[in-house]
Amino acid sequence: MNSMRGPAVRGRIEGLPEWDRCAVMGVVNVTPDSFSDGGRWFDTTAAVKRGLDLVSQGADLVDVGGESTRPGASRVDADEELRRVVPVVRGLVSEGVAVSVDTMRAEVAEQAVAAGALLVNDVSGGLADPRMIPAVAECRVPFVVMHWRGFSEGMNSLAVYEDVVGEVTAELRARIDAVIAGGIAPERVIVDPGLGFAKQAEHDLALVAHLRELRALGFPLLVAASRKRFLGRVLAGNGQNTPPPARERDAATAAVSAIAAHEGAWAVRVHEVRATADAVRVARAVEGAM
Ligand code: PMM
Repeated sequence: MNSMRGPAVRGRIEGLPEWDRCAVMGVVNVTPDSFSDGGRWFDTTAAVKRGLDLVSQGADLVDVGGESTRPGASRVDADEELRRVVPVVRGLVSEGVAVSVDTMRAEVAEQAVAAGALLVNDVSGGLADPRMIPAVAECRVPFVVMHWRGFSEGMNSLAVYEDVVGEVTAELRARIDAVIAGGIAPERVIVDPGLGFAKQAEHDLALVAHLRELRALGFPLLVAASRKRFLGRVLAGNGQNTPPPARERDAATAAVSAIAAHEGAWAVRVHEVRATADAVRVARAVEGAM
């Protein structure tokens, strides 16, 4: 078996179950304005039901978020984020679901972990809230360090790179060092290239083409391409036609999931689980036949 691939190098993450293939993280956005959920509003009951549906479709983990990070989005206040997220985490945990919380706020992370979340997924990699790293260190849960250059409101102007793969890798390395220096155990660190965050379509594609360099950082890798703009652009023939709406990008998302799984990603984060669940299982079967 190729030494860059396979379960042995996908990475054991302390505090999480282990899967013998790329895991599938299903997304539940408890927001009125998430770009990819098309502005649907989920109340607690509906959000929990959505999470359970994703599990029945093959999700291994459910990622619950209460703040939209689509380009241009403004921030929601902490109380509102808590009100959206914590009851949904509690509801899913009570049904036996492995839950991660998608938040940039330490307080939300702490309360979600107290409600049973197993993992903190911070798109800012600990940069947005100075309390985040010590809080996660104290909670002793895994932490997703995503590549991030700034809040959604201004991030498009930060999408400037000479060598996107080299710069993203170096910036991630610096964040990994910071979170470990801040007390988060290396066995609990997961990295993510942050597709679509301060990136143009060509940057996202280059990162997907070079997942192996990101894997070489030595940490489990999470890839979250689901329904993102770069896929819309690809499907529109590089801008020649109108991009299909987010909800019509799920087959394209599953294609990236297959690539990511083949390249040894630890997990993929997706809105529509069924096709990706199939994709990662096929990737695993192919890997087994190597
Ligand atoms: N993207 C979004 C939200 N959370 N988390 C991680 N780790 N990586 C991502 O790329 C990421 C994320 C934005 O997408 P959404 O609003 O459609 O969920």
